[in-house]
Amino acid sequence: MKTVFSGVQLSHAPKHEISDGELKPAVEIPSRAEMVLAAVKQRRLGDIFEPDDFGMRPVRRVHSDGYVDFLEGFWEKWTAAGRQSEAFPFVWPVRSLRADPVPDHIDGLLGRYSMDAGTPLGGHTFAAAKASANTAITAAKLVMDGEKSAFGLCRPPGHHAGADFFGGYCFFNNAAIAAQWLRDNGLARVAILDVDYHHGNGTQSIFYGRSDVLFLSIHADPRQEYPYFLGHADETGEQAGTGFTRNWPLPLGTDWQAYLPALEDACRWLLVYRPEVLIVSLGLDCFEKDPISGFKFTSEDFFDLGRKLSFADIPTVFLMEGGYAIEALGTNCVNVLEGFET
Ligand code: Q9C
Ligand code: ZN
Repeated sequence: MKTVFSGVQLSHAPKHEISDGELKPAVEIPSRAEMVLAAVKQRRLGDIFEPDDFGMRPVRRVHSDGYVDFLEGFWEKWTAAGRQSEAFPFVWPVRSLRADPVPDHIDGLLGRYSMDAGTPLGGHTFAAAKASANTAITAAKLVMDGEKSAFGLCRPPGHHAGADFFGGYCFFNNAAIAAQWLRDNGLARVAILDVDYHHGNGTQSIFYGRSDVLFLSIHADPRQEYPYFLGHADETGEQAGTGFTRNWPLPLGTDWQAYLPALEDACRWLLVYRPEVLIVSLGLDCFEKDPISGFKFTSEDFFDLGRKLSFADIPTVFLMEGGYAIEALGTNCVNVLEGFET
């Protein structure tokens, strides 16, 4: 399987995150990608390619102009306001407050275009997020051009980012951008299967009213786990998208055996929908030793996950999402990809 990755993706290097009432060392760090890249090389998964530059147009097909402009101009505004360290939002236009007019002040903009305070923005975040999106599109293009599968080593991840907000370590929604790019390049039906431990709230919200991109997500129950405010089983789409979103919230402590029925259910929906391309939002944070997660996958189980995903012979684009057990991340990721190929 071919891998796509750009070193520019490493330039987003957050120092801290706000978590448990403290400023803690960030977990979504460059070494995550380096570990996966090392495992891809060491286990000879296949050749590694730099992404093509698709420009900002495919990104703007998914994200609002206001949001993209905000991210692009953020660091200049932030430093012009006299700040030098990485930024965190702290005020949001929730419920009865107004999201519009969009504020001028950088602190207002940060809140207007975010969903949490756990996602630091730095001077290289925009460039890295853009490179990550290009990696996703390039992997999608490989599959559209005839590869059976491809791996986009995306980082920063994407599935918590919505049309006009960042959060959950995500800035541009790589899976959504790749899916939309495939639609814009002639495919009629694309499916996204999100196996990250956390619900893909950004991806779901982007496609919630649409039938041309099926969204399936298996994740920790949002009653117990981040992102808390989306991912319940009764969310199945709206209007033209009714029935084209499916969620499998699972309890904390779920192991591979308990996960499997949900995965098999999701696979049945894929067989019914018959997507021309499947995009897997590949989080590796279901791992038992993940520092911020509560599922119980072993490294071996990730082989089985990959094997299961090859069940219907659908051309498949793997895009990396979360996973924070740095030491095992490369092993677990390549286990999925090798499992798919066997
Ligand atoms: N105390 C992804 O996996 N908050 N994002 C964790 C822990 C955010 C995860 C707080 C988790 C976001 C792509
Ligand atoms: Zn996650």
